[in-house]
Amino acid sequence: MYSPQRRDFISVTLGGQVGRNYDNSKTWRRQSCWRKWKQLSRLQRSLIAFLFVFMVFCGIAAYPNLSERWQGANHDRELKQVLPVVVPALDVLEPKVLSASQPQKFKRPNLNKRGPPFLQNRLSKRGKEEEKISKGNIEALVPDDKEKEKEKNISWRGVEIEPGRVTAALINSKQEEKPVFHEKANAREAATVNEQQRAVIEAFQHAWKGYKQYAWGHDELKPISKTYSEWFGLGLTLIDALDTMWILGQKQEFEEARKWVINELNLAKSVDVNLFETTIRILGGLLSVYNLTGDQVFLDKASELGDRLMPAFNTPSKIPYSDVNIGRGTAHPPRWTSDSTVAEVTSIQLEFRELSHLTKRGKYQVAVDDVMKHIHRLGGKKDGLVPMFINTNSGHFSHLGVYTLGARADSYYEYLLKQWIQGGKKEADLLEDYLQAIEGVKKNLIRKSEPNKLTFVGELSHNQFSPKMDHLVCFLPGTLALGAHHGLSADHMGLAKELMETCYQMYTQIETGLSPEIVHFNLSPHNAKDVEVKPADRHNLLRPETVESLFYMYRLTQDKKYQDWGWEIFQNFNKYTRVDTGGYTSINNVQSSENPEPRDKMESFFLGETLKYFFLLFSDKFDLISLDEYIFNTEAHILPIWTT
Ligand code: DMJ
Repeated sequence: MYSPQRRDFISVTLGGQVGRNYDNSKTWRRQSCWRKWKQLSRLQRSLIAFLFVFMVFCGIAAYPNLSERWQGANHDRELKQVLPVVVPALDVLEPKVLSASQPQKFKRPNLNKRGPPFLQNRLSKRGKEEEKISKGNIEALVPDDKEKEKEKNISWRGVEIEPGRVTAALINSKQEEKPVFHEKANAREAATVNEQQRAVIEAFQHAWKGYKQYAWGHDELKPISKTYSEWFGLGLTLIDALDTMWILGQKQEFEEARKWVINELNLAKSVDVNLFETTIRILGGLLSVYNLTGDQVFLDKASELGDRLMPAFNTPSKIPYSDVNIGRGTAHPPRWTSDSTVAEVTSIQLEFRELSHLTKRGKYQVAVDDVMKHIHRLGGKKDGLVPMFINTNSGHFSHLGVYTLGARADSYYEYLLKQWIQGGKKEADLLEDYLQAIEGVKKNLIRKSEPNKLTFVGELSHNQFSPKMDHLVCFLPGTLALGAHHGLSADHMGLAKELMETCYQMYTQIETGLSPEIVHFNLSPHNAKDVEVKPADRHNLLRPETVESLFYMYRLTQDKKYQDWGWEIFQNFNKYTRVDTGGYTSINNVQSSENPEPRDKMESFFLGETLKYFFLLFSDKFDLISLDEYIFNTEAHILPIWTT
């Protein structure tokens, strides 16, 4: 900007006088200098004095580095001599190994404590940031990954190390090329990774082989046509599977996937994503793997994604829209309605709260807590049961009168309990809503089938009971058992056991031994079968809910029958959904063992959830992701229970 005052100042001090009065006489020059100094205004003298002091400061600050260089004590060079191959450019890796059940946080090291060059570096970076912000563009706010990558060195276990922390142990381990993967965990797990767990690892490798070969970096594998499908274009399967790879000890696969996240995952692209799906799968996946590894790369990506999803909350009611364009920073409801799904707006809380916890930026938690507070006070519930839709303008429930624990409402109930546990069991409203809802389930939705008296959860539509139960509802036994484990009524565990049996029957009574998407229970004593399946409902998408609940039930009761049931189901997945050339496929007809009709899609949750829960179910190590230390989000991603 033009500034007349500033211009005058320059011409007086540097322009006219210096040129006009130049003389070689030293005395004259001294006097002349003094006179000129006296002629300067106070502001001008202060400015010159400040510049002088600043230059002296820079000189002093730079001195230690210079002296170090001249004395041959250059730290970088010394390290390169010690580690000529491993550390070509100070790319030092620390072999510290973390136990999956003991997450550790690593503070970002201060890589450089130098004076002016460091300062300049930071100033120029800040300058760039300001320029980016002034563009008003959220894309621009996100630091360049490659730039960040250059700044630090991450071992595959995700440990950052500054040059000064290189130890003899590190040097030895690098020179000997000791395997660092699961060093501790393997020592402990080697004896306990049993045959069933090995079978799960093999299944994972088979699934990954197909994904890697035909769908690498894309959302989902189509294993029959040997190609991929795209939903958001964000590598959904790869990210969903990261923590599973970690827990199953798939070192090489994890490392390759991590590189993809660093180099290829582009969150700045202009794409409409579903807030809920992106939160539970991608944000949850990134936070989970950060918690397991301490690798900053994942937290940085999670923060970036969190920021990009935040526009969804800019609605008149603060109930978020279903869709966000993460590149443009705009959000909107579906084209045909201004409603959002209740389960979707109430099942993003664990992830956003954890993001606030980790980043110390409260905005994420405030946004999702506001949603829960609003729904806590809202009318239109029936004995704690919520309708399936909520309007983003008015903030009121819509389509009143239909109550289900299946699609569109399921994880509302799950997240009430899990948020309460996540926050250290302090948030009374969450507990109150959960307890009330479970009483509402018992009162309105629980019935027993005929002839075998299986306890099931039906639906209520305008006071009409329907004996329809989605496979999705099979999350409930696990959630009830988890609540009982955390001190809630023993009744909950009783109901959990009954429902677990029912969910198992939804598999075992079907020809392929795999559950359909939806079953209808028989209420008539004259009918021979408990379970009926309508033609439109007989597909199986490789869903996890029953395996998930079996995992909780085994962990919390240690009754081996749950492992046995899981093993049967696992074998049936292998029998009917495994594709020879790699991958697993969802199927159209669980009632035909002759032709289950592959649908040609491997959902990302098969790797993120189903196989992870199988692996944990078959483990007898109860501290492998302890239920006293962690909660699983609704996509089986692992988040810590807060202790502070
Ligand atoms: C997953 O994305 C999550 O478990 C969600 O809560 C329900 N649907 C699928 C798995 O069935």
